[in-house]
Amino acid sequence: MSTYTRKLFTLMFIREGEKILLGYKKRGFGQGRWNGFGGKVEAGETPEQAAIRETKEEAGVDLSVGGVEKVGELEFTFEGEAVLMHVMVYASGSYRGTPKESEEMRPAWFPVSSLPFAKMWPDDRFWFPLLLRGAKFRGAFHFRGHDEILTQKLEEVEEF
Ligand code: 8OG
Repeated sequence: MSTYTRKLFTLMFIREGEKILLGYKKRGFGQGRWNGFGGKVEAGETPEQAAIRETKEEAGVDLSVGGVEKVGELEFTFEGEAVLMHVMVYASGSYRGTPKESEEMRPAWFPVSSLPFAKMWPDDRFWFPLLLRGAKFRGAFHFRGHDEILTQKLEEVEEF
C-alpha cells in the first residue's frame, strides 16, 4: 500500500437557474479545461473560506453574503505521484458582482443541458449529474496522466 501526502483543494460552482458559471483555465494545472473556481486551502483558513477567496480572485465574484453549501468530496491520485488531491466541492445559488476574467480564468455561463465535457476533466461527466440535481457525493479517481481514468469510485451521500 502506498502512502499519499494529502493536499486540500476547493472547487466552487455557481448556479443561476438553468445556467452554471465555469471558468476556462488559462494556465497551470488543468490548463485548457473548463472548471469551477478553486485552488489550495491556505494555512489558517477553512476550506469554505478558501473556496470563497478563490472565487473572488479567479472570477471577481463575491460569495461572502449568500450561502455556500458543501456538496461533494473528491479524491484525485495520479499514477506514479505521491500526492492525493482532496477536493472539497461547494455550490452557491447567489453571488454579488459581475463575473470577470482574471489572469487564471475566463468565466462564462453554460446551460446545464449543454456542458463542455470534452473540454473538462474526464471524471466530471460522472459526478456532474449528481451536482446538477442537488445531490451530495463522494468520489475517488485514479489517473494515468491527465486524460485517462484507471479506477474510480463514486457514491451519493446523505450529508457531510
Ligand atoms: O490551484 P489549482 O488551480 O492548481 O487547483 C486545482 C483546481 O482544480 C482545484 O480547484 C481542484 C480542481 N481539480 C483537480 N482535479 C479536478 C478534476 O478532476 N475535476 C475538476 N472538475 N476539478 C479538478 O485538481
